[in-house]
Amino acid sequence: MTYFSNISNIKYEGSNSTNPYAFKFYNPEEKVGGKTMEDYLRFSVAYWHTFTEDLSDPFGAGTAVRPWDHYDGMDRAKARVDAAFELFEKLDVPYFCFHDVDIAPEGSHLRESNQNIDTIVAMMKDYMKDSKTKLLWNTVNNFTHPRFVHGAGSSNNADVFAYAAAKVKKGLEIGKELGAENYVFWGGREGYETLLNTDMKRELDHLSKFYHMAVAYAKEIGFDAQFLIEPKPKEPTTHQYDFDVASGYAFLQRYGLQNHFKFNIEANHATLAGHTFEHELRYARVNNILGSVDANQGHQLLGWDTDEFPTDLYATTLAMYEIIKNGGLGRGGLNFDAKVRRGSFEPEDLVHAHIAGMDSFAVGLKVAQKLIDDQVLDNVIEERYSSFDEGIGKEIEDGTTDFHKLEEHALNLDGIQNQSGRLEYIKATINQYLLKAYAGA
Ligand code: XLS
Ligand code: NI
Ligand code: NI
Repeated sequence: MTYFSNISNIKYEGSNSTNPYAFKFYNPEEKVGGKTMEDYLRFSVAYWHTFTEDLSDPFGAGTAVRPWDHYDGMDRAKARVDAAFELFEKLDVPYFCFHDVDIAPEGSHLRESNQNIDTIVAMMKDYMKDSKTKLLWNTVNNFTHPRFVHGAGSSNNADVFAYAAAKVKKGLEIGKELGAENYVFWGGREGYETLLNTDMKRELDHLSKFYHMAVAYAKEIGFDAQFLIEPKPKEPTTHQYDFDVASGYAFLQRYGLQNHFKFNIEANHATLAGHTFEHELRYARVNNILGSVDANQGHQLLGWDTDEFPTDLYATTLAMYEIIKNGGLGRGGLNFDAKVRRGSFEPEDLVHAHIAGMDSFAVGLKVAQKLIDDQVLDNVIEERYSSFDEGIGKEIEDGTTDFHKLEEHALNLDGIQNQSGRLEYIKATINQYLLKAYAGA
């Protein structure tokens, strides 16, 4: 059974192609900055949005037409695996990602859920023997089921803590089985709705114990994936403990976990936290904790996680700028934690969406590399901080001055001269680079 039979393998045809089923900018073999695009971008399909999502919203039923959903239960789960590996091959993507409940239905008991998972994992493993597509990361869903109403690792209920731990234990086992490069923790309900009934200190202590035990178990079974925390400030809880990279990093350091985790940064979570995507990437990069990326985008007018496929070239350029400066993503990748809109309900929309996202990041990669090659922003920044290259500035950086000497310096100043930040010029220059990329130059 095939599910995308009217669509052949998607190839690169160049920016003049009018074929909707072709890449216009993503050319996997093309080298940018010494690496192939495929190696740099490490695209991943998100199983949940692409094969499980029905496109329902709080006001309306699902609209998605998915031929694999004609089945029920485990038959449907198996059909989704067939559909998934067909699409991976057609898109030629190197990676995919999933939660436990995306791939197999939960049973009436944990034991049955685990059996269902084992059946699907065996099927995936079989497909992966002949497929180039590998597992970028897996995770477990410790937020949808009503048992997680008060959280998982931060729940007030110790039985729920144990249940959540058992699910992560299984997640680590199947991650190892399928050779996952990373393992993700997104704290969907690790937060609170109100402080009036919350012991914040106790919840944070518990959460740290949860993570420490996960680290210990991965070590025990020899699963050497990079652990990743995916910050999000809110939704579904009012306040989530992994609010953003900075607060997540403070938590890790406070509890001695900082050497075991990096961050999976999601564009739409960054904006929900009141940051730009590139802010979160930059903060992680300069602290050497940039692990992987959930590559989507939010809607400018909506205040929630709309998880749209990335099409904003300005955003992909600035994101790739950080990723290139980071030396790439290492074991991480660009995972499309993105879904088609409710009105885009046909299977072929899934293909258009991935082409759009992959092409947008390919443009971002090329433009960012050019900006770096030409040292456009490096020159601006170097010049802007040049007062710290010599004299009193150098003494500050070298730690060879103190408040006495700084006061003396200040008292002897004959006025202070600042220089323009030149923001408009910088933005116009970036536009120029983007437009040159459109022109294929
Ligand atoms: C939800 C998150 C979730 C994680 C994985 O907002 O983005 O999908 O990526 O649990
Ligand atoms: Ni999200
Ligand atoms: Ni995500």
